[in-house]
Amino acid sequence: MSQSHSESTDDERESDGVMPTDRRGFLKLGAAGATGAALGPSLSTLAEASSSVDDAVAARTEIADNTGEWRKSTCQGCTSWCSSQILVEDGRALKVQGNEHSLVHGNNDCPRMDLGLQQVYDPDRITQPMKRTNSEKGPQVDPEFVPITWDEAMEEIADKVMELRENEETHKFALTRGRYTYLRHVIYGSMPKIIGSPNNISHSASCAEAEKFGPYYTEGKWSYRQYDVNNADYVLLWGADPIVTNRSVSHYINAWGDMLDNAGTAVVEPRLSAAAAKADEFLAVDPGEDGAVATAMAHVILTEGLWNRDFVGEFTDGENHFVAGEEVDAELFEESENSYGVVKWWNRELKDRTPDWAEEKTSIPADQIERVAKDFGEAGTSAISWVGGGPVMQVRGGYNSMAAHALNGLVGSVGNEGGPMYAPSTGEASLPDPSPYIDDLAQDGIDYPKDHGKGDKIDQRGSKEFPALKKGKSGGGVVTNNAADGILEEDPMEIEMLISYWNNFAFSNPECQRWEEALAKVPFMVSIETHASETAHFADILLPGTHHQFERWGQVKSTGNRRRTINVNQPVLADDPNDPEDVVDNGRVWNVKSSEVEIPYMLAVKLADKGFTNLLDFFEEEFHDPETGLAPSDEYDDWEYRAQAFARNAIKLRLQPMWDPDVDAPEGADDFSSWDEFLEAGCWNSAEWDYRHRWPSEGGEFGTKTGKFEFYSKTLKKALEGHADRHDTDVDDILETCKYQARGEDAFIPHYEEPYITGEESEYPLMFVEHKARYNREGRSANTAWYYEFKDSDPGDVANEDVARFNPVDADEMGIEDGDEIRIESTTGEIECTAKVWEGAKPGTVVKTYGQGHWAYGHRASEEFGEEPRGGNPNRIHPVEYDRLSGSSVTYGDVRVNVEKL
Ligand SMILES: Nc1nc2c(c(=O)[nH]1)N[C@H]1C(S)=C(S)[C@@H](COP(=O)(O)OP(=O)(O)OC[C@H]3O[C@@H](n4cnc5c(=O)[nH]c(N)nc54)[C@H](O)[C@@H]3O)O[C@H]1N2
Ligand SMILES: Nc1nc2c(c(=O)[nH]1)N[C@H]1C(S)=C(S)[C@@H](COP(=O)(O)OP(=O)(O)OC[C@H]3O[C@@H](n4cnc5c(=O)[nH]c(N)nc54)[C@H](O)[C@@H]3O)O[C@H]1N2
Ligand code: SF4
Ligand SMILES: [Mo]
Repeated sequence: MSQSHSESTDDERESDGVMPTDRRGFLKLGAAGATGAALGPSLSTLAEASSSVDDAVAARTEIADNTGEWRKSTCQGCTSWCSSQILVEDGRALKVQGNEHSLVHGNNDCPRMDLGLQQVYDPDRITQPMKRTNSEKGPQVDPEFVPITWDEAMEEIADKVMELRENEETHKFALTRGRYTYLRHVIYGSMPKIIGSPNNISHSASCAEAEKFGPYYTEGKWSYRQYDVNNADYVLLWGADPIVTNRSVSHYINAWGDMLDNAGTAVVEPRLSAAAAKADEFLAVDPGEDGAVATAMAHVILTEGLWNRDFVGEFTDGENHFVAGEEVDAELFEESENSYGVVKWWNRELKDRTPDWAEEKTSIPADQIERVAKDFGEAGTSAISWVGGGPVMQVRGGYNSMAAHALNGLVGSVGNEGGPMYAPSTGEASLPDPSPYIDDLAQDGIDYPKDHGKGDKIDQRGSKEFPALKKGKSGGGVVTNNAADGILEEDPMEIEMLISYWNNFAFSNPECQRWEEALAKVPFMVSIETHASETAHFADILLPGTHHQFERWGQVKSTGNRRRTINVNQPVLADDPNDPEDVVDNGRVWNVKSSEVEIPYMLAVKLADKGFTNLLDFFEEEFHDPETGLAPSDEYDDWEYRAQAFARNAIKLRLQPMWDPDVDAPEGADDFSSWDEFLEAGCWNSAEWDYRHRWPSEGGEFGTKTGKFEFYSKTLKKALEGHADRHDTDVDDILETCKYQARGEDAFIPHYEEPYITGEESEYPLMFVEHKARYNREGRSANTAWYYEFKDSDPGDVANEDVARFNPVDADEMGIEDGDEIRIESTTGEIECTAKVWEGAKPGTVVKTYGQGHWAYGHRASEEFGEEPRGGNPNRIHPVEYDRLSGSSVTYGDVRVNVEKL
């Protein structure tokens, strides 16, 4: 952790303010109340503490400065993907911190970065390839793994691929990926195609696709936003907690203190998050009801005349005709060249969305909704509506995403100073095209779903029930969780062989019990992971993956502070990462290989031995070192060194615009003259985001059908009609099939949809609310000691425990006390954990983190490895539900539970 972590002081500063708010007696708490702390320390104790902290930091810095060497890489502990530096001595990583060369976050990082050390040196890592010897598969069934060599492992995998090719059944191959670097093009983008399968399935729809849905169908960008917090006057957070989760945490964690001094903040959340504890306003929404808050805020912004005239337009007579309950004559409003359809939005949806109506839906006081909407509207072009996963990874959540994002359009903060914006362009190279290496047999396999079964791939994307309208295309996106049902139903094909890498779908997908069944059904499965996870438990061959931050090449990017950086992952434990021999012989803690590049290369070698050369031809002919011109096999005979040379060539090709002065890159802050110079810096900084450049009034264009910001989405209309045409039906039929309420034109505007919730209230009285733990490195830090030790850094959480938190009102009623062992049950399943009474939980809800409940993964992650979970995995109680328009899985506002004392 670097010195700039000032969160605890932030916490202490906010020790005032316990104010009752809503009619259900729910308290609005300052941070001290939230954490249950008594009064904060006095200023003089703080000053003393900080000088002793300074001394300690100085001593630590002194040691670090005189030890080892700092080498650059990237942390992928979460999707912030921060550029990092690692202190390495004698091949051992000692310390990690943010990379000062990054103009996104500089030397800052977040506390999770340090957990990388406990991951890479975890004694429970998979240390070498293994083979299953028990043919029976199931959650409680011991796979009876035995160690094998890389040669034996790749031989078996290649045999299976050859069998599919010989039987002309390559469509029965599937590949699943979770986290990745952009070298994924090799294993994920190319390998399945060359083998002959349409089935490359990503985790994106279990992550946050619905969040991109709103921005795409209003302003034509399928992407996460960044936020100009340094210049913002008001920040409205929807289930985003950027000092804990979300994206670019290292940047926001550092910028938050100043931002709180300068800007108003409001948080829409069903539980007291870290950001809510520090905010001016906490709108404690009933889970799943965000659409009501967003549409009511839009209503207030219009009725109060707070919309931005330059971005939206004005009434021809200068009067405000947006009056609650009344339609507006479209002729009266002259819309600006920047936006489209505000009057249709008002007439079809907003005119009746009063704060009083929203109070009924959300239990947030109408006057609070009104106050926040006004404050937001008054901040105008420097107001941010920041949409996280909480309000959108819900049933029907795509429309919430549109509604909450559209507030940025109303106030003209889109791409503006102090507003939400995207990443400036960067221009990494595309890796070589595999098309010339796809033979007829493979092409037949890829085309198989065209004439068989449901949808375009094993996840049934593009079928009538799963539009997954990424970027406007029917089946354009993934439906991650439905791949389990595709496998179980053998529709559109049976899956005979599965390679799973860097994911843990048997843990991370809602109603994960289905994945246990699906994985048990696949006759031949390969898992490439660092840990023996729940998913790995079903593997026939288990391959040990490298740790991304310390042991391999890769590239990702981070975005914030108006910039984007291109960040490199390096095998930093080797003295010379460019030397394949050094990396293979000295650069790994165990006998591990990178999933994305080395393993596909080694498989290609084995396939070529068996007579199928296309994959190896692709790698050898297209991936020459751009500096020396050498192919992997020109350098080495040994296949492990060749595989590593291939990995190095791939990363050099991908990033050539960044480091090669002879290859053009977009104008950026950096202009490196060599590969080594780039590696030394560890990241490439883009130019700054140019405010308002996408506005038509400034000569730009939004990526929508009209080229404008669409409050009535012609872009969504086209996409839905396209999907309906594909299934010879109309849009209303699609909406009904996909469980949406809107009909007709209403489907094309941001609007309120009532969430449907699984479980009858009489039997399951509490709403389940979950959030990611601060120390989750996605699903991957569960076997680290610090994960448990610091669990109490989340408001209301308890170190070394997995607690479910109850409001005192509910706890009293149920007779539940701190420390009680409890069972939480839904219609889908049940989990066990410990109770905690906490005012930060809304009455009627139970709040728990996502992250624990592993029955595998390591001796610390599980109570008894392979047998008994430690804590509870929420995915055992979430039912399988979707926001079908985006294909997203649902983990928020979806399920009622009951609670029993054990
Ligand atoms: N209920 C609930 N479910 C959720 C979420 C939630 O908040 N609540 N969050 C969702 C989100 S946002 C996401 S992104 C997904 C993530 O879910 P997944 O994509 O399934 O990924 P993880 O669970 O993080 O597990 C990754 C696996 O990769 C392996 N691994 C770790 N490091 C490396 C590495 O460097 N290389 C390789 N090859 N393998 C590695 C580990 O063995 C681990 O089992 O989960 C989703 N699921
Ligand atoms: N610490 C940490 N940070 C991470 C990750 C991690 O594992 N750990 N993972 C990274 C990944 S892969 C992703 S995709 C991002 C996701 O980051 P975000 O998109 O910001 O989403 P989540 O972290 O899933 O947060 C969900 C939030 O929504 C709240 N919530 C729950 N129900 C509702 C509801 O009905 N309405 C509203 N408004 N809010 C609700 C929860 O309390 C929680 O604060 O985070 C990244 N950052
Ligand atoms: S914010 Fe995420 S990527 Fe950045 S240092 Fe923390 S865990 Fe790593
Ligand atoms: Mo995610």
